[in-house]
Amino acid sequence: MSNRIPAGPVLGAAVAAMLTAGGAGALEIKSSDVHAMGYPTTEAIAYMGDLLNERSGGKYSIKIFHSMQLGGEKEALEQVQLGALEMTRVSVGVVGPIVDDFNAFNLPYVFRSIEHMHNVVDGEIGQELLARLEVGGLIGLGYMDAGARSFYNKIKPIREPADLQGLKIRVMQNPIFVEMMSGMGGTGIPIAFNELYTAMQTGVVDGAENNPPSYSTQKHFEVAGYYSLTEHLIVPEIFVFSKKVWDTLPPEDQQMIREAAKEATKKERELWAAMEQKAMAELQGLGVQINADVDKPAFIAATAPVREKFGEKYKDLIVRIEAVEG
Ligand code: GTR
Repeated sequence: MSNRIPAGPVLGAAVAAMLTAGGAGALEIKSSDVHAMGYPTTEAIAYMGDLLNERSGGKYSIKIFHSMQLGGEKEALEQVQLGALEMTRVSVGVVGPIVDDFNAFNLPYVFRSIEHMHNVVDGEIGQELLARLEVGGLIGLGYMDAGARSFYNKIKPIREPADLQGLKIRVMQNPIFVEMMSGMGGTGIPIAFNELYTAMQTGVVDGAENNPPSYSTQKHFEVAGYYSLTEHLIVPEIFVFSKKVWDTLPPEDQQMIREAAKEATKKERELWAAMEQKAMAELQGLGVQINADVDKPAFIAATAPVREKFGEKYKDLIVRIEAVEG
């Protein structure tokens, strides 16, 4: 009944927290994501924000601009490079044009399994590549899971590469994926994720490729009802911080952010495993035509020229990736 402000140590702590939160040196980290809240990536970044807030006594917090509020991933990366945005979570697929070496992860069937990808990104190679982002004005904080990507379209199931002939397939904004599509016999058209639903609806493209959770949460099945399990790409997600802003932070705070980032990766992987299962079950219930009858060896063979062409360029990296277990 009384709205008296509590006195004593409680008030002291609250005021101290408020002062720190609003005070000098406080930073609200703005972070973007194309996915909505509830998706493993956005939830993991929210978790990272909670950890930071708690551990820094309110000095750091994260505000998530989700659901493509800030547009596509290419633009988000540019904003982070400029320091206009502190952080973004994107697919490694769009990082290749910034630090070329990441394209070694963007080659079809370069990873033999999710476990193989984990061992690569969590090991020496993954960490080395994160460090190389600095030349592109980015601080690589970590990787997240995104499962395997498969084709979907509005016309037919895809069983073998010949089925892709004559189909226009949206790919992520990176020329390497256009080559991948040509190798498989289709036509790759780079389009931002935020423009994809309409592009399929209006027939600019016949389909696209992605993991089941993206296909499901973006409701792409409404306009492209055939999903075929080609699993041709295992491209991890990545989250990056603006080097411009990073360089203004005290080393102990940078360390705190790195630690929270590690925990965010762990959290996302747990959420991802559950989300992938849930998405597949939901899609089946929605009457999506899921085609598991895919001639994977034929797809692996059809994409060999792409791996060879780029393999030359990223030779050392690819030899090392192949040598990793999994
Ligand atoms: C999703 C990924 C997004 C985005 C999207 C796309 O799997 O989580 O970051 O890259 O694919 O295809 O553009």
